[in-house]
Amino acid sequence: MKLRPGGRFTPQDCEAQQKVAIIIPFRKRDEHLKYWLHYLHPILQRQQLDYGVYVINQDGDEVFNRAKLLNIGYTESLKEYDYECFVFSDVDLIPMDDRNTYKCFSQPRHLSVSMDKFGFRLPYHQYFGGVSSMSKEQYLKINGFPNNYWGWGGEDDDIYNRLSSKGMSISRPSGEVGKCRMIRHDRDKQNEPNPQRFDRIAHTRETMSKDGINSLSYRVVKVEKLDLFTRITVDVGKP
Ligand code: UDH
Ligand code: NGS
Repeated sequence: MKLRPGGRFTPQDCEAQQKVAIIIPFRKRDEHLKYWLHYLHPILQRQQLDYGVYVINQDGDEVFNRAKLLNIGYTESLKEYDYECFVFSDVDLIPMDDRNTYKCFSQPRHLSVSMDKFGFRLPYHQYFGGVSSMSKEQYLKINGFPNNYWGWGGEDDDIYNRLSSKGMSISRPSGEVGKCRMIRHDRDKQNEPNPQRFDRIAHTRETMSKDGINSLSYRVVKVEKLDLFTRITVDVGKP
């Protein structure tokens, strides 16, 4: 199978159902990324997707901001191609079943429903972390993701609150199809639990119209077309 520069792939013997941008929030996890690329490219190609892989690399050593990096991935990938579906994936999650298709559905999709670290169960019903997908339309309906969750935790719950407040429900594969493994790791530097997260998720409905894709600001430091992925290094600012 033939990958094009920047980690782009289009099936040759059929027309793909969807154009999918895979967005990975990233900083200093090269070892995990190596595994992710090794396992995911063959799976995504067997799924016959027209896809591109975008690693959104937070520059500098300020506090990590996962959701803002995802907003940037959405924006930057659309500058390259007319993507209609966005899969947001942590760098350390590897699906175990090809039937867990990395595409979009009529409702926002949660794909990592059955992780080894949670005993192959959902940790709680509203859990929306790990790997998820949204069409352009679904993403815009919720004004994208919050930009002001600095450090670990809560941003995925905020996204869940956004979706449910707009009347959407979560689509999920079965527990069997949704099995995935997480590459074990310690907590990263500059990604400590965010003490403000509980207060923030209690107010999603009031804040979401002002904080999201309509208030996103950042600076692109570098765009690199590598063999297996596109690396976009960005300055996201600080809290
Ligand atoms: N990420 C990075 N670099 C960082 C922080 C986060 O690339 O410095 C990305 C990466 O894609 C990661 C995702 O953000 O998969 C989510 O962050 P996380 O893996 O830190 O979150 P998780 O909930 O782990 O998986 C939290 C720390 C758990 C420590 C457990 C110690 N046994
Ligand atoms: C919740 C966090 C989520 C997180 C989930 C799983 O408590 O952001 O745990 O975490 N929400 C809040 O803190 C408000 S995990 O077990 O993967 O470390 O995704």
